[in-house]
Amino acid sequence: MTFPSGFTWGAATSAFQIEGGRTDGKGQSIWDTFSDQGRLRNSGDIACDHYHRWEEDVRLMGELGLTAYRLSIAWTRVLPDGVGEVNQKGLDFYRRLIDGLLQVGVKPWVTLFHWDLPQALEDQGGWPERSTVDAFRRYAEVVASALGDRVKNWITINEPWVAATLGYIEGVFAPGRSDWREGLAAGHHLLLAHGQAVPIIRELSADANVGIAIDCRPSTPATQSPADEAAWHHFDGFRNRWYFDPVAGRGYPEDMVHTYRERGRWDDSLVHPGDLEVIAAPLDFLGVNYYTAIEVEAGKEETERTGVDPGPDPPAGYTEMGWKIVPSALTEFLVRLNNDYHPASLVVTENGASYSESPYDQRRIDYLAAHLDAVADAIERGVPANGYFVWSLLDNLEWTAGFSQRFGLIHVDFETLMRTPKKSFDWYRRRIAAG
Ligand code: IFM
Repeated sequence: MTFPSGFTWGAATSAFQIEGGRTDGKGQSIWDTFSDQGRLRNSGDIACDHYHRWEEDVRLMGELGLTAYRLSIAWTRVLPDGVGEVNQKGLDFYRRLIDGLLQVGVKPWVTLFHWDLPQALEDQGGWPERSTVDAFRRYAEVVASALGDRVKNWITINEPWVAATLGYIEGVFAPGRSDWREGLAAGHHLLLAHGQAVPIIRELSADANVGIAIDCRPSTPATQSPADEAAWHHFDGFRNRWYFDPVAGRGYPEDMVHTYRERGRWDDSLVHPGDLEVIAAPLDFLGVNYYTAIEVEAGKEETERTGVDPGPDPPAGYTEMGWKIVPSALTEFLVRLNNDYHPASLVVTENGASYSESPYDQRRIDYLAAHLDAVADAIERGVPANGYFVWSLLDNLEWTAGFSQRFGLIHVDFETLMRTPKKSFDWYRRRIAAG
Protein backbone atom coordinates (compact mmCIF):
# COMPACT_ATOMS: atom_id res chain seq x y z
CA MET A 1 0.00 0.00 0.00
CA THR A 2 1.30 3.44 -0.91
CA PHE A 3 0.18 6.21 1.41
CA PRO A 4 -1.07 9.57 0.10
CA SER A 5 1.63 12.08 -0.73
CA GLY A 6 2.19 14.40 2.19
CA PHE A 7 1.44 11.60 4.67
CA THR A 8 3.23 12.37 7.94
CA TRP A 9 5.69 9.66 8.99
CA GLY A 10 6.55 10.26 12.60
CA ALA A 11 7.83 8.97 15.90
CA ALA A 12 6.85 10.27 19.32
CA THR A 13 8.26 10.73 22.82
CA SER A 14 7.42 12.83 25.87
CA ALA A 15 9.54 15.09 28.04
CA PHE A 16 9.42 13.25 31.37
CA GLN A 17 10.01 9.89 29.70
CA ILE A 18 13.24 10.86 27.95
CA GLU A 19 14.76 14.14 29.12
CA GLY A 20 16.17 13.70 32.61
CA GLY A 21 18.09 16.95 33.12
CA ARG A 22 16.65 18.27 36.37
CA THR A 23 18.88 21.29 35.99
CA ASP A 24 19.17 24.78 34.47
CA GLY A 25 16.27 26.12 36.51
CA LYS A 26 13.77 23.35 35.83
CA GLY A 27 11.02 23.17 38.44
CA GLN A 28 9.49 20.12 40.07
CA SER A 29 6.63 18.31 38.31
CA ILE A 30 4.17 15.85 39.80
CA TRP A 31 6.07 13.05 38.09
CA ASP A 32 9.35 14.22 39.63
CA THR A 33 7.56 13.99 42.96
CA PHE A 34 6.27 10.49 42.21
CA SER A 35 9.80 9.52 41.25
CA ASP A 36 11.31 11.07 44.39
CA GLN A 37 8.77 9.14 46.45
CA GLY A 38 9.98 5.87 44.91
CA ARG A 39 6.67 5.19 43.21
CA LEU A 40 8.30 4.43 39.84
CA ARG A 41 10.18 1.22 39.19
CA ASN A 42 13.14 3.39 38.12
CA SER A 43 13.95 7.00 38.88
CA GLY A 44 13.11 9.62 36.28
CA ASP A 45 16.14 11.75 37.17
CA ILE A 46 18.13 10.75 34.10
CA ALA A 47 15.72 8.73 31.93
CA CYS A 48 17.40 8.73 28.45
CA ASP A 49 19.39 11.87 29.32
CA HIS A 50 17.95 13.39 26.16
CA TYR A 51 18.43 16.82 27.73
CA HIS A 52 22.17 16.36 27.23
CA ARG A 53 22.15 13.91 24.31
CA TRP A 54 19.53 15.50 22.06
CA GLU A 55 22.01 16.13 19.24
CA GLU A 56 22.67 12.42 18.89
CA ASP A 57 18.94 11.72 18.97
CA VAL A 58 18.27 14.33 16.29
CA ARG A 59 21.01 12.85 14.13
CA LEU A 60 19.37 9.42 14.43
CA MET A 61 16.00 10.91 13.47
CA GLY A 62 17.60 12.36 10.35
CA GLU A 63 19.00 8.93 9.46
CA LEU A 64 15.61 7.37 10.04
CA GLY A 65 14.09 9.78 7.51
CA LEU A 66 11.20 10.85 9.74
CA THR A 67 9.11 13.64 8.31
CA ALA A 68 7.91 14.55 11.81
CA TYR A 69 8.92 14.13 15.44
CA ARG A 70 6.37 14.50 18.21
CA LEU A 71 7.91 15.82 21.42
CA SER A 72 6.41 17.36 24.51
CA ILE A 73 7.50 20.46 26.38
CA ALA A 74 8.11 20.13 30.11
CA TRP A 75 5.93 22.89 31.58
CA THR A 76 8.33 23.13 34.56
CA ARG A 77 11.33 23.77 32.31
CA VAL A 78 9.62 26.87 30.92
CA LEU A 79 7.69 28.03 34.00
CA PRO A 80 9.29 26.29 36.99
CA ASP A 81 6.37 26.94 39.33
CA GLY A 82 3.74 26.83 36.60
CA VAL A 83 2.78 30.48 36.62
CA GLY A 84 5.56 32.89 37.59
CA GLU A 85 8.87 33.75 35.99
CA VAL A 86 9.81 32.33 32.60
CA ASN A 87 12.97 30.24 32.68
CA GLN A 88 14.83 31.37 29.58
CA LYS A 89 17.22 28.42 29.71
CA GLY A 90 14.27 26.07 29.39
CA LEU A 91 12.94 27.83 26.31
CA ASP A 92 16.44 27.95 24.83
CA PHE A 93 16.73 24.18 25.16
CA TYR A 94 13.58 23.65 23.10
CA ARG A 95 14.64 26.28 20.58
CA ARG A 96 17.95 24.51 20.00
CA LEU A 97 16.23 21.15 19.73
CA ILE A 98 13.65 22.44 17.25
CA ASP A 99 16.26 24.17 15.12
CA GLY A 100 18.25 20.93 15.11
CA LEU A 101 15.20 19.02 13.90
CA LEU A 102 14.48 21.53 11.15
CA GLN A 103 18.09 21.31 10.00
CA VAL A 104 17.75 17.56 9.37
CA GLY A 105 14.38 17.99 7.66
CA VAL A 106 12.19 16.72 10.52
CA LYS A 107 9.10 18.78 11.36
CA PRO A 108 8.53 19.25 15.10
CA TRP A 109 5.06 18.37 16.40
CA VAL A 110 4.90 19.91 19.84
CA THR A 111 2.65 18.66 22.63
CA LEU A 112 2.11 21.20 25.39
CA PHE A 113 0.95 18.84 28.12
CA HIS A 114 1.98 15.20 28.46
CA TRP A 115 1.06 14.75 32.14
CA ASP A 116 3.97 16.49 33.91
CA LEU A 117 1.99 19.15 35.76
CA PRO A 118 4.07 21.57 37.85
CA GLN A 119 4.02 20.40 41.48
CA ALA A 120 3.39 24.01 42.54
CA LEU A 121 0.05 23.91 40.70
CA GLU A 122 -0.82 20.51 42.16
CA ASP A 123 -0.16 22.01 45.60
CA GLN A 124 -2.87 24.54 44.82
CA GLY A 125 -5.34 21.83 43.83
CA GLY A 126 -4.09 20.65 40.43
CA TRP A 127 -6.38 19.90 37.50
CA PRO A 128 -9.55 19.64 39.61
CA GLU A 129 -9.16 23.42 40.13
CA ARG A 130 -10.31 25.80 37.42
CA SER A 131 -7.33 28.10 38.14
CA THR A 132 -5.07 25.46 36.56
CA VAL A 133 -6.77 26.25 33.24
CA ASP A 134 -5.71 29.89 33.61
CA ALA A 135 -2.16 28.77 34.32
CA PHE A 136 -2.20 26.53 31.24
CA ARG A 137 -3.44 29.39 29.08
CA ARG A 138 -0.47 31.52 30.11
CA TYR A 139 1.91 28.60 29.56
CA ALA A 140 0.48 28.06 26.06
CA GLU A 141 0.99 31.76 25.33
CA VAL A 142 4.60 31.71 26.51
CA VAL A 143 5.48 28.62 24.48
CA ALA A 144 3.57 29.59 21.33
CA SER A 145 5.05 33.07 21.28
CA ALA A 146 8.58 31.75 21.80
CA LEU A 147 8.41 28.85 19.34
CA GLY A 148 5.46 29.66 17.09
CA ASP A 149 7.65 30.96 14.28
CA ARG A 150 9.38 27.58 13.83
CA VAL A 151 6.80 25.09 15.14
CA LYS A 152 3.73 24.69 12.92
CA ASN A 153 2.17 21.52 14.34
CA TRP A 154 0.71 21.61 17.83
CA ILE A 155 -1.01 19.19 20.17
CA THR A 156 -2.55 20.80 23.22
CA ILE A 157 -3.10 17.87 25.59
CA ASN A 158 -2.02 14.23 25.47
CA GLU A 159 -4.42 11.52 26.66
CA PRO A 160 -6.77 13.45 28.95
CA TRP A 161 -8.43 10.20 30.07
CA VAL A 162 -5.16 8.89 31.48
CA ALA A 163 -4.19 12.15 33.19
CA ALA A 164 -7.61 12.51 34.82
CA THR A 165 -8.53 8.89 35.51
CA LEU A 166 -5.25 7.25 36.45
CA GLY A 167 -4.03 10.42 38.19
CA TYR A 168 -7.13 11.55 40.08
CA ILE A 169 -9.61 8.64 40.18
CA GLU A 170 -7.53 5.48 40.37
CA GLY A 171 -4.52 7.12 42.00
CA VAL A 172 -2.01 4.90 40.22
CA PHE A 173 -0.36 7.71 38.25
CA ALA A 174 0.82 11.09 39.53
CA PRO A 175 -0.45 12.90 41.49
CA GLY A 176 -1.95 9.72 43.01
CA ARG A 177 -5.37 10.93 44.12
CA SER A 178 -8.49 8.75 44.25
CA ASP A 179 -11.72 10.66 44.05
CA TRP A 180 -14.30 10.44 41.30
CA ARG A 181 -15.51 14.02 41.62
CA GLU A 182 -11.95 15.31 41.43
CA GLY A 183 -11.25 13.08 38.46
CA LEU A 184 -14.22 14.34 36.48
CA ALA A 185 -13.32 17.92 37.40
CA ALA A 186 -9.73 17.27 36.27
CA GLY A 187 -11.00 15.87 32.97
CA HIS A 188 -13.24 18.87 32.37
CA HIS A 189 -10.45 21.32 33.09
CA LEU A 190 -8.03 19.45 30.84
CA LEU A 191 -10.54 19.79 28.00
CA LEU A 192 -11.16 23.43 28.82
CA ALA A 193 -7.41 24.05 28.81
CA HIS A 194 -7.27 22.42 25.39
CA GLY A 195 -10.10 24.56 24.04
CA GLN A 196 -8.67 27.78 25.42
CA ALA A 197 -5.21 27.05 24.02
CA VAL A 198 -6.37 26.47 20.44
CA PRO A 199 -7.06 30.13 19.50
CA ILE A 200 -3.95 31.27 21.38
CA ILE A 201 -1.77 28.95 19.32
CA ARG A 202 -3.45 30.05 16.11
CA GLU A 203 -2.83 33.69 16.98
CA LEU A 204 0.84 33.21 17.88
CA SER A 205 1.85 30.64 15.28
CA ALA A 206 0.78 31.63 11.78
CA ASP A 207 -0.69 28.79 9.69
CA ALA A 208 -0.53 26.38 12.61
CA ASN A 209 -1.94 22.87 12.36
CA VAL A 210 -3.60 22.36 15.77
CA GLY A 211 -5.13 19.28 17.40
CA ILE A 212 -5.35 17.14 20.50
CA ALA A 213 -4.19 13.54 21.15
CA ILE A 214 -6.95 11.47 22.73
CA ASP A 215 -6.33 7.90 23.83
CA CYS A 216 -8.94 5.39 22.81
CA ARG A 217 -9.88 1.89 23.85
CA PRO A 218 -12.06 0.25 21.21
CA SER A 219 -14.16 -2.44 22.82
CA THR A 220 -16.84 -5.02 22.16
CA PRO A 221 -19.22 -6.82 24.51
CA ALA A 222 -17.80 -10.16 25.71
CA THR A 223 -21.07 -11.89 24.74
CA GLN A 224 -24.39 -10.80 23.31
CA SER A 225 -26.08 -11.01 26.69
CA PRO A 226 -27.97 -7.82 27.63
CA ALA A 227 -25.77 -7.46 30.73
CA ASP A 228 -22.53 -7.55 28.71
CA GLU A 229 -24.02 -5.22 26.09
CA ALA A 230 -24.96 -2.71 28.79
CA ALA A 231 -21.52 -2.99 30.43
CA TRP A 232 -19.86 -2.44 27.05
CA HIS A 233 -21.96 0.65 26.35
CA HIS A 234 -21.01 2.10 29.72
CA PHE A 235 -17.34 1.28 29.18
CA ASP A 236 -17.37 2.99 25.80
CA GLY A 237 -18.88 6.09 27.43
CA PHE A 238 -16.40 6.04 30.32
CA ARG A 239 -13.34 5.39 28.17
CA ASN A 240 -14.00 6.88 24.73
CA ARG A 241 -17.11 9.02 24.31
CA TRP A 242 -16.48 11.08 27.45
CA TYR A 243 -13.56 12.80 25.74
CA PHE A 244 -14.23 12.51 22.00
CA ASP A 245 -17.83 13.78 22.21
CA PRO A 246 -17.18 17.19 23.82
CA VAL A 247 -14.09 17.89 21.71
CA ALA A 248 -16.21 17.23 18.62
CA GLY A 249 -18.93 19.60 19.82
CA ARG A 250 -21.44 17.09 21.18
CA GLY A 251 -21.05 17.92 24.85
CA TYR A 252 -20.70 15.20 27.47
CA PRO A 253 -22.66 12.02 26.67
CA GLU A 254 -26.05 12.31 28.38
CA ASP A 255 -26.22 8.64 29.44
CA MET A 256 -22.92 8.99 31.28
CA VAL A 257 -23.79 12.31 32.92
CA HIS A 258 -26.98 10.68 34.14
CA THR A 259 -25.15 7.69 35.60
CA TYR A 260 -22.37 9.77 37.15
CA ARG A 261 -24.97 12.07 38.70
CA GLU A 262 -26.82 9.08 40.12
CA ARG A 263 -23.58 7.74 41.57
CA GLY A 264 -22.81 11.10 43.23
CA ARG A 265 -19.75 11.74 41.06
CA TRP A 266 -20.97 14.62 38.96
CA ASP A 267 -21.16 18.19 40.16
CA ASP A 268 -23.55 20.17 37.96
CA SER A 269 -21.78 23.43 38.75
CA LEU A 270 -18.56 22.17 37.14
CA VAL A 271 -19.47 23.11 33.56
CA HIS A 272 -19.89 26.88 33.29
CA PRO A 273 -21.96 28.48 30.57
CA GLY A 274 -19.84 28.64 27.42
CA ASP A 275 -17.38 25.91 28.45
CA LEU A 276 -18.66 23.37 25.97
CA GLU A 277 -18.33 25.86 23.12
CA VAL A 278 -14.73 26.53 24.14
CA ILE A 279 -13.96 22.81 24.31
CA ALA A 280 -15.42 22.35 20.83
CA ALA A 281 -12.90 24.74 19.23
CA PRO A 282 -12.56 23.72 15.57
CA LEU A 283 -9.41 21.64 15.01
CA ASP A 284 -7.17 20.98 12.05
CA PHE A 285 -6.81 17.35 13.09
CA LEU A 286 -8.02 14.91 15.67
CA GLY A 287 -5.14 12.88 17.08
CA VAL A 288 -5.81 9.38 18.34
CA ASN A 289 -3.48 7.16 20.35
CA TYR A 290 -4.18 3.46 19.82
CA TYR A 291 -2.57 0.35 21.30
CA THR A 292 -5.14 -2.35 22.01
CA ALA A 293 -8.81 -3.28 22.13
CA ILE A 294 -10.71 -5.16 24.81
CA GLU A 295 -13.84 -7.17 25.52
CA VAL A 296 -16.12 -5.91 28.23
CA GLU A 297 -18.18 -8.12 30.50
CA ALA A 298 -20.85 -7.33 33.03
CA GLY A 299 -19.40 -6.06 36.31
CA LYS A 300 -16.27 -4.77 34.55
CA GLU A 301 -17.77 -1.70 32.98
CA GLU A 302 -15.04 0.56 34.33
CA THR A 303 -12.03 -1.69 34.17
CA GLU A 304 -9.76 -2.45 31.29
CA ARG A 305 -7.66 -5.17 32.83
CA THR A 306 -8.75 -7.90 30.48
CA GLY A 307 -5.41 -8.57 28.78
CA VAL A 308 -2.73 -10.79 30.24
CA ASP A 309 -0.36 -9.73 33.01
CA PRO A 310 2.51 -7.54 31.83
CA GLY A 311 5.83 -9.36 31.62
CA PRO A 312 8.69 -10.41 29.41
CA ASP A 313 7.14 -13.56 27.92
CA PRO A 314 3.69 -12.71 26.66
CA PRO A 315 1.72 -15.34 24.78
CA ALA A 316 1.52 -14.94 21.00
CA GLY A 317 -0.82 -12.13 20.10
CA TYR A 318 0.08 -9.96 23.12
CA THR A 319 2.80 -7.41 23.81
CA GLU A 320 4.87 -7.26 27.01
CA MET A 321 2.42 -4.67 28.39
CA GLY A 322 -0.06 -7.56 28.39
CA TRP A 323 -2.03 -5.81 25.66
CA LYS A 324 -3.79 -7.85 23.00
CA ILE A 325 -2.80 -7.08 19.41
CA VAL A 326 -5.90 -6.10 17.40
CA PRO A 327 -4.98 -4.07 14.30
CA SER A 328 -8.47 -4.34 12.80
CA ALA A 329 -9.86 -2.41 15.79
CA LEU A 330 -7.72 0.56 14.73
CA THR A 331 -9.34 0.54 11.28
CA GLU A 332 -12.81 0.27 12.76
CA PHE A 333 -12.17 3.01 15.31
CA LEU A 334 -10.84 5.41 12.67
CA VAL A 335 -13.91 4.71 10.54
CA ARG A 336 -16.13 5.31 13.57
CA LEU A 337 -14.42 8.60 14.45
CA ASN A 338 -14.82 9.75 10.89
CA ASN A 339 -18.49 8.76 10.71
CA ASP A 340 -19.43 10.11 14.13
CA TYR A 341 -17.43 13.31 14.27
CA HIS A 342 -16.36 14.25 10.72
CA PRO A 343 -12.92 15.62 11.73
CA ALA A 344 -11.02 17.72 9.19
CA SER A 345 -8.31 15.07 9.38
CA LEU A 346 -7.21 12.21 11.61
CA VAL A 347 -3.68 11.47 12.76
CA VAL A 348 -2.55 8.38 14.67
CA THR A 349 -0.50 10.31 17.19
CA GLU A 350 0.76 7.14 18.96
CA ASN A 351 0.91 3.45 18.18
CA GLY A 352 3.53 0.92 19.14
CA ALA A 353 4.51 -2.21 21.02
CA SER A 354 6.62 -3.07 24.04
CA TYR A 355 9.05 -5.92 23.41
CA SER A 356 12.43 -6.26 25.06
CA GLU A 357 14.31 -8.18 22.38
CA SER A 358 17.01 -6.16 20.65
CA PRO A 359 18.35 -5.53 18.11
CA TYR A 360 16.32 -8.18 16.22
CA ASP A 361 12.84 -7.03 17.20
CA GLN A 362 10.79 -8.82 14.57
CA ARG A 363 7.66 -8.79 16.75
CA ARG A 364 7.71 -4.98 16.84
CA ILE A 365 8.05 -4.87 13.04
CA ASP A 366 5.08 -7.23 12.68
CA TYR A 367 3.02 -5.08 15.05
CA LEU A 368 3.86 -1.81 13.30
CA ALA A 369 3.37 -3.24 9.80
CA ALA A 370 -0.04 -4.63 10.73
CA HIS A 371 -1.15 -1.33 12.21
CA LEU A 372 0.07 0.68 9.24
CA ASP A 373 -1.95 -1.69 7.05
CA ALA A 374 -4.90 -0.97 9.33
CA VAL A 375 -4.47 2.77 8.72
CA ALA A 376 -4.25 2.09 4.98
CA ASP A 377 -7.50 0.10 5.18
CA ALA A 378 -9.18 3.05 6.87
CA ILE A 379 -7.92 5.41 4.16
CA GLU A 380 -9.36 3.07 1.54
CA ARG A 381 -12.68 3.33 3.35
CA GLY A 382 -12.65 7.09 2.99
CA VAL A 383 -11.07 8.14 6.30
CA PRO A 384 -8.92 11.30 6.01
CA ALA A 385 -6.03 9.76 7.98
CA ASN A 386 -2.87 11.58 7.06
CA GLY A 387 -0.27 10.81 9.65
CA TYR A 388 1.16 8.07 11.85
CA PHE A 389 3.57 8.33 14.80
CA VAL A 390 5.36 5.29 16.19
CA TRP A 391 5.51 5.18 19.96
CA SER A 392 8.36 5.46 20.52
CA LEU A 393 11.53 6.80 18.95
CA LEU A 394 13.64 5.27 21.68
CA ASP A 395 13.24 3.02 24.71
CA ASN A 396 12.29 5.25 27.59
CA LEU A 397 10.81 5.49 31.04
CA GLU A 398 7.39 3.88 30.89
CA TRP A 399 5.96 5.85 33.83
CA THR A 400 5.47 3.63 36.90
CA ALA A 401 6.80 0.59 34.99
CA GLY A 402 10.15 2.36 34.63
CA PHE A 403 12.58 0.83 32.14
CA SER A 404 10.90 -2.57 32.23
CA GLN A 405 8.84 -1.84 29.10
CA ARG A 406 10.68 -1.02 25.90
CA PHE A 407 8.76 0.58 23.04
CA GLY A 408 11.68 2.05 21.09
CA LEU A 409 12.90 1.79 17.51
CA ILE A 410 16.23 2.58 19.17
CA HIS A 411 17.56 0.54 22.07
CA VAL A 412 18.82 2.48 25.08
CA ASP A 413 21.23 0.90 27.52
CA PHE A 414 20.10 2.56 30.73
CA GLU A 415 23.53 2.00 32.37
CA THR A 416 25.66 3.60 29.67
CA LEU A 417 22.86 5.51 27.87
CA MET A 418 24.23 4.19 24.59
CA ARG A 419 21.75 4.26 21.70
CA THR A 420 21.58 1.32 19.24
CA PRO A 421 19.07 1.28 16.40
CA LYS A 422 17.02 -1.92 16.29
CA LYS A 423 15.95 -3.88 13.22
CA SER A 424 12.60 -2.03 13.41
CA PHE A 425 14.51 1.23 12.89
CA ASP A 426 15.79 -0.05 9.51
CA TRP A 427 12.39 -1.43 8.65
CA TYR A 428 10.68 1.91 9.40
CA ARG A 429 13.38 3.80 7.45
CA ARG A 430 12.65 1.68 4.39
CA ARG A 431 8.90 1.95 4.93
CA ILE A 432 9.09 5.75 5.07
CA ALA A 433 11.29 5.86 1.97
CA ALA A 434 8.77 3.67 0.09
CA GLY A 435 5.99 6.17 0.95
O1 IFM B 1 4.32 5.66 27.21
C1 IFM B 1 2.97 5.95 27.02
C2 IFM B 1 2.79 7.38 26.57
O2 IFM B 1 3.34 8.28 27.46
C3 IFM B 1 1.33 7.70 26.43
N1 IFM B 1 0.64 6.73 25.64
C4 IFM B 1 0.87 5.33 25.90
C5 IFM B 1 2.36 5.05 25.97
C6 IFM B 1 2.59 3.55 26.26
O3 IFM B 1 2.01 3.19 27.46
